[in-house]
Order: sequence, then structure tokens, then C-alpha cells
Amino acid sequence: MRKALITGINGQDGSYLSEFLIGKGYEVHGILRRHSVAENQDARINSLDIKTYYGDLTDEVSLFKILKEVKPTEIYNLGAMSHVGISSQMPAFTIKTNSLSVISLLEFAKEICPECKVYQASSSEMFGNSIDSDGFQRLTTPMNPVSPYGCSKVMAYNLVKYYRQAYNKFYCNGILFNHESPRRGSNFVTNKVVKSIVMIKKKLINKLELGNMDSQRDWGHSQDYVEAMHLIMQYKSPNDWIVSMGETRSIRDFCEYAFSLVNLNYLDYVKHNEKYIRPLELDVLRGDSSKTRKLLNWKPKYTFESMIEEMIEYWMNKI
Ligand code: G4F
Repeated sequence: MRKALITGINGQDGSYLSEFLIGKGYEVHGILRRHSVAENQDARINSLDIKTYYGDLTDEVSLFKILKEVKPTEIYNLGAMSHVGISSQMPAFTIKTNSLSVISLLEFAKEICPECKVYQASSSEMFGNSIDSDGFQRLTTPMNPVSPYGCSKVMAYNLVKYYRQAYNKFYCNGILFNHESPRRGSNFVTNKVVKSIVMIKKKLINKLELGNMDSQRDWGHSQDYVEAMHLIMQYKSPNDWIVSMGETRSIRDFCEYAFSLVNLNYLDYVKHNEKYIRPLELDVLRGDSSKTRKLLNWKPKYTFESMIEEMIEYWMNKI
């Protein structure tokens, strides 16, 4: 029986990955952080046939106990303080959650379930403003993070490589570029924009406040990206991988297309708010995922447009 343990199981990626792994016949276990609003605890996963445990990445005791009980064959470390903007307000918490916890997780995995494979959710934010001369980021592009979040992910990325080499383990990094869906938290720019558009269309609000609209992101769909996570763990050898669409668009482009789907012009509604400007900005992301597509035979199904259309439709039905 293949047994997966997912940290961050109730997040966007954790919920899609759980569904995907259940479909593949896995027994799925996940770690849940206690939330004061019980309804928010497991909103994305409450219909799934999975087993959850209260724990926290910063609480080594809970990690140790859960690993001992589950003894997984695959660990997907998706839990994180994942908001780049907020990481500058909570830098120490970000490092504790995203970097220090990875040491505990890898040490415990090595001792408790030595054959277990580990997937680490690494991020394109690690590159900061480094970009190759052809306009792409790839595994060889220098990492120059521009946020505490990016710094924390670089540390975790290197720890995974270190444990893989030092102890001959099947520990992998998936460097995922931005990936979205209707399940995305609404303080990330894509879902904030889409949800606001639907509220504007339904005359519930009359403006949308954003920060930097000129930064560019390489956006894919979370459902496609969790499939890549699983393929990474099934490859014949452990490695690091880029998961991206290879296309870049600005926040402005995203707004223009999303507003046009409900016959509105973004220029009439989007207002600038300095509050959303970050101390440092990552300007352009565009990932070269050619190796991932070739060796893992990974093929995303969604396009930029179909992803936004699905998000609009979701909020149209929900609000
Ligand atoms: O949606 P965002 O918050 O995503 P960001 O910072 O790119 O991070 C996401 O992708 C990373 C992968 O590269 C992940 F590792 C990370 O966990 C997360 O999933 O912001 C995207 C862009 C930024 O340039 C930001 O400055 O949108 C800009 N933006 C403009 N106005 C805004 C807003 N971002 C947010 N969240 N809210 C705004 O109002």
C-alpha cells in the first residue's frame, strides 16, 4: 500500500494532490494546523477519504509523533507560510516554518522511515530577479531571493539537496512557478482579482485595489502542477525539477483578460493602493520546464485563459 503524508493538506495544492493520490489508490494522511474557526479547518478537504492529524511544522513533537504513527512511503511537504508579501512582516516565523521545520522533517524521515521519498515544495520566488539571457529561469539560474519567503525556500531547497547527497535519499525539489485555481486563497493576486470582478459585476463593490501591476508571472493551474509533483516522486532517480508554463504575463494582462470575460474594462475599476507594494519586488518569472516535460512526460491541460475562465465561473456560482 502506498501511503502519502501531506503537510499543508488543506491548502490549494494539498487538496488537489489528495484527490489525485486517492484516485491512484494511495492511503492519504495529512497534517492540519488547529484553526480557531473550526469551519475553516478543513474546508477544502472535508469530503475526502483521508486521515488527518493535528500538528504544526514548527512543532517537532507533533511531526515526530505523526511520522512514527503513519510511517509514510511518500512525504509531500507543501505546508508553508506561503504569502510572499506577508513574509516581510513575519520574517522570523517564515524562516521557522519554511526552513527550520524542513530540518526536523528530513531528520525524522531519515530515522523513522528510511525508505520514504520526500517531495519539497520549492518555489520560483527563490530566483528573485535573476534571469538567464534568453529570458527564462532554470535549475542553473543563480538564486537571489528578494523576500524572507524566498530566502526561507532557498534554505529548504539546499537542505533537501544536502540530505539527498549526504545520506543517499530519494528527496526531491519541485521548483513550481505560480499556480492558481478557484481554491487559491483570496489574498493572492489572481483570486483576489477574480473574486472582486464577480463582486463588481454583481454590484456588491465598485473598485479593486492593487499594488504593482507591472510585475510578470508564469501562471499555471494547481491541478496540473500536483500531477507533476507525483511524477517527480515516481521518476527513476531523485532530482530537482522546474514546473512552469514557460509563458509570462503581467498582473495588468491578467486583469485585462479577466475583466473582459464579464464585459468590463479593468481601467474603470482598478485603483492603486500603496499598501500592497512590497519592500522589494520580483519583476519577471518565466520558467524553462523542458526537462520536466521531456523526462516526466508532464503535459499541463489548462491554459492561462481556461484557468481564468474556470475561476470566474466558480465565483459567479459561489457569490
Ligand atoms: O499572487 P501573489 O501574492 O504571488 P507571488 O508573490 O508571486 O507568490 C506566489 O508564487 C510563488 C511562486 O513564485 C509561491 F512560491 C508563493 O508561495 C505564492 O504562491 O503576487 C503576484 C504579484 C506580485 O508581484 C505582487 O506584488 O502580484 C502583485 N500584486 C499586486 N497587487 C499583488 C497585489 N499581490 C497580492 N497578493 N495582492 C495584491 O493586492
